[in-house]
Amino acid sequence: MDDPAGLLTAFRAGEPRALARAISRCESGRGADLIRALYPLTGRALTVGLTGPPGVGKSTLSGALIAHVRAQGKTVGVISVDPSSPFSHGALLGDRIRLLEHFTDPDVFIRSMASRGHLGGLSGATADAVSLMDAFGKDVVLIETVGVGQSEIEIAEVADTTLVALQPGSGDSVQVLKAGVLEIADVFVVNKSDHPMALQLQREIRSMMEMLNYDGWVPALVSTQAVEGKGVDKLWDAIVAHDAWLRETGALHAKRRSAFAHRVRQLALGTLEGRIEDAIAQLGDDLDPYAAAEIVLAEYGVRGGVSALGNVRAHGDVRAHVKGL
Ligand SMILES: Nc1nc2c(ncn2[C@@H]2O[C@H](COP(=O)(O)OP(=O)(O)OP(=O)(O)O)[C@@H](O)[C@H]2O)c(=O)[nH]1
Ligand SMILES: [Mg+2]
Repeated sequence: MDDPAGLLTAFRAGEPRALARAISRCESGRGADLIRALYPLTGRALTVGLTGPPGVGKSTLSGALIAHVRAQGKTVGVISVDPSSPFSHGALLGDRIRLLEHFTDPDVFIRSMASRGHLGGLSGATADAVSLMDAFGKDVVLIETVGVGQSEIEIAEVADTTLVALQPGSGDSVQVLKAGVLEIADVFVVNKSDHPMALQLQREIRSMMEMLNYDGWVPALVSTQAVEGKGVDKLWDAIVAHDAWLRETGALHAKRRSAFAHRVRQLALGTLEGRIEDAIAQLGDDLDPYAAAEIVLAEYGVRGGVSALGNVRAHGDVRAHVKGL
């Protein structure tokens, strides 16, 4: 399994260790050939993103969802994205404990990954891991991210269905809604429904939803008590309903196309950014910024005047190319 060909053979034979290794290769930036070989096998899994503020019960919900889905005989892959911040380590340990009962189930594959790609969101390796779990044959791939920034918005670019979990009695949840997360939710989950303020939060979410003009899918609102597994069946029904809607309306194709564009953009811009940094480091001190930018771009075959609007005029409009993908 140490050479790429052996790894692919083991992966195709369904060995969980090969899946783990393949993800590690992607994390260390050596996954391109693997993704290239396995990409044709992707597109079958139901991918579900789960985001929300720290402590709302995402991992508890994940555990309950895994149990629910496993009871139907489906296989599951879980990616728990670690925001790479000092306060996350305890949470990660907590995740491990909460998900412990599933660790011995060979049909549940759990992996935690660091976040933060070049551009501040989820790393490209997260999308690679989703592809790998999908290609491996997992029926459901669940991606958990803590809502502390760009990554919770980006989850909607990786997953077909995005769940936003909120908890009653915490200003946090309302802040999260204001920070643009409202728009990405396909399903709102009010967890900790045993809390006295749970109905209040539901009302708040409904009134915020009324301010948005949804054309198409109107987010479902589900309440759960994850520790007891209550409401998890309804949550799963909402996920399935959203998936059915995506398929029936053709929105799934558009969504996956947009996810693909996002991924390509990330790869292209991330690579370009790295190269540009290298070129900047080589510049002398006697240049004006416009001339310097032209020199940097010329290194990569992009010629013509640069403008502060971000477009490279004349030959090679990088942005238009990338946007048009
Ligand atoms: N009362 C109540 N507590 C819950 C419920 N669900 C989860 N909890 C508790 O909330 C705490 C946080 O749960 P986690 O599942 O770790 O939350 P999380 O969102 O994954 O947290 P981070 O990964 O740190 O962001 C734990 O102590 C859970 O036992 C619930 O439905 N009701
Ligand atoms: Mg967690």
